[in-house]
Amino acid sequence: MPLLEDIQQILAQGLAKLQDAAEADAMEAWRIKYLGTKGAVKAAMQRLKEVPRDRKRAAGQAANELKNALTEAFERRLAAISATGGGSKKARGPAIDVTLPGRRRRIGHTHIITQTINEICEIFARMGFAVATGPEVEDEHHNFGALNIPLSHPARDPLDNFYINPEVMLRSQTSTVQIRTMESTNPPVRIISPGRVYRPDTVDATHSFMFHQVEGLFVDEAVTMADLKTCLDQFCKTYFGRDVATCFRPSFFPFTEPSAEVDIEFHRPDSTRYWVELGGCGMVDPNVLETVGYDTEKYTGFAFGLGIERMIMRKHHIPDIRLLFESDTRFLHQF
Ligand code: FA5
Repeated sequence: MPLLEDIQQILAQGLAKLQDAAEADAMEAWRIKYLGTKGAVKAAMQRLKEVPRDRKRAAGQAANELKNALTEAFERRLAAISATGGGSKKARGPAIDVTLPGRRRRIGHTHIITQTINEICEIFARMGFAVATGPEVEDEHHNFGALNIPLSHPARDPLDNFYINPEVMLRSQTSTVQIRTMESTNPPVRIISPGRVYRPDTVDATHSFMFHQVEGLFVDEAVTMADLKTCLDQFCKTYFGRDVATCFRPSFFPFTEPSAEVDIEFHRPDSTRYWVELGGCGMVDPNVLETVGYDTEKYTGFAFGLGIERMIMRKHHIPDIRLLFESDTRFLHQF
């Protein structure tokens, strides 16, 4: 084929093929094929020596134009591809379909224990209770002494508590906040105090070594046991539902007299029923009121301390307390 025709064909074919090249590899292959040292342009240049003298000038010009046209087209194409990211190695792979719906990422949410604490605070707020707090690292005076628990009492046993030293410990009950609140407030007092407590109990389906209690304290003139029962009954009916069965069992706590334990009814999958202790309660012992300087002739009060995990287990049919602490998101996402 005469060189001029050949040049036109190389140009047309080269430009067409360049449009098909979309990735870095294809572009490089094209460059080698047309502009490389053994490429089509070079071959056309070499054929110039075969051209008769009188047509050499025109053929040389055509060959140069071919080289310039293909080089420019190649550079334009390269710039266009890299502007859209298509030429980079990173962008290789299947194209992204931007019309597909996005995948929602799972984000964290409040743990069921915190949700429950918030709910408990709301229910008691409607009954006029404010929220009080106290330290988890406590002295033995607030955990025992001020609560009328004598030095000889088995509840002080080092095997039943996490002592840091003989005077300092991780609190074993939220009743410490009763004392701290009364020390800093004059009656009337109406508070609840949710928080963590620590006991070296053997872990099983209903016991943990760290768990949450909510303490309640109401001190005023003429507060009675009937107020206590009404308050806890109302709370249980609001939190668990109106048909929940509760039971007040006579009991003993050094800081309340009389004292009771509140149990709630659980249902097994086979519909048999059993009772689980939800908490302790009673009328604040006058010795405790005296220790904080309250006038025991004028004021009486009730107090309670309920296990928060036990409430959650009852409400959400959770058979094992350990599920609440294992951070298994398949479990936690249910709430
Ligand atoms: C007390 O801690 C008293 N301070 C409660 C109290 C307060 C009585 C005010 C009177 C007046 P008790 O040791 O029974 O009581 O614990 C209260 C509740 O905490 C239990 O009924 C139970 O629901 C929960 N609880 C106790 N031990 C554990 C444990 N190891 N794991 C999970 N929950 C527990």
